Amino acid sequence: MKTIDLRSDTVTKPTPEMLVAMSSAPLGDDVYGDDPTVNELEKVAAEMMGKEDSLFVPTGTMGNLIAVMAHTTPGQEIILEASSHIYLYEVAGIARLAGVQARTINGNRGEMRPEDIENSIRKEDIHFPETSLICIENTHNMAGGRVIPLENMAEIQELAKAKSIPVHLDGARIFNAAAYLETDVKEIASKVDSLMFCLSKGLCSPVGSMLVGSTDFIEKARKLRKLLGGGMRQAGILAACGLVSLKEQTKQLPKDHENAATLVESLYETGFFDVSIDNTHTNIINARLTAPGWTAPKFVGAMKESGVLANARTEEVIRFVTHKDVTLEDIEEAVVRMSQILKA
Ligand code: TLP
Repeated sequence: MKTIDLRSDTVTKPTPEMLVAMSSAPLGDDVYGDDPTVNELEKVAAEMMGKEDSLFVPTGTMGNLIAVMAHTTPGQEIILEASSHIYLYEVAGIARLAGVQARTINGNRGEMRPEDIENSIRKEDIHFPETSLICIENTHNMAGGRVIPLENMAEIQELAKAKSIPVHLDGARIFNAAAYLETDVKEIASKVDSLMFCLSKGLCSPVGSMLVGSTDFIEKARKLRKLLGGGMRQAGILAACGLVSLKEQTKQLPKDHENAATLVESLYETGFFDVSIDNTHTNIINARLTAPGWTAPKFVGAMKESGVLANARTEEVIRFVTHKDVTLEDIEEAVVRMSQILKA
């Protein structure tokens, strides 16, 4: 029985082209700045995002943490959405390692209202920390891969500029957002000062994320990466995959989105899930299980027995993620197996 893994797009295996690229990549010691393949990836990523420079980092978590550290000093405060990945899923690195305090805003499906941000920006007062960064997430993971509208990002940018506060984007899946909006990633990146995006999710690289921003920001970030133990040596074997991700794998994302839409329809038709096609913009689905007698964790356990993997978000909600390594046929098969369990 084939295992159908819908837990995350992080489970994607490198493509055959990546394996070839890895084996022939020119290499050097990247801490000395000598790895031609890493240098090439950093150049290409910066150009694609329309920014001055970029930095190859091992993970999205490290990229976000470095961004927060580069934009702030310990004791300051940063504004971020209450269900953002940085706040919920990065082991409180911003508190523990960057030494900043999080000021969260309850968004509407991940989208923060500029007026709420404005009300949260600290005034000068002997009691207050300084607000030194605003973070946005697009696509928004907890909001089921929702794309935050460019208009909202532009409003936040305008406010932040007026207050001289930088904006960082957790753009782990920025290429999914661009595919949904049918726009260039540059358009999204133009709304922020810095951004992180992942090569290792839907873009199928085995390892790696990019941190992108101004020359000064990346210079600081490079030293912070060393501080955090992320200075890698012949990292070109990984960067070679990243170049394939950027050249080839971005083309896969519309297919992943189509497959997610099919999965939503099929889950809806079973009558056991509350899901909405309108809420499914990209490759992440939040499906509320309504079948009597089941909780999401219990059902995820039963699914595993029948070779279908997904994650329970809460007692009721299951997250399904589509990606290159699940085909349309796999999705149909997964729904058949799920229905069998629920009808038994
Ligand atoms: N997300 C992973 C898990 O950590 C939940 C996933 O399977 O979705 N920003 C966003 C929006 C993310 O979704 C993730 C990873 C990260 C940052 C962190 O990236 P990594 O895993 O490379 O540290």
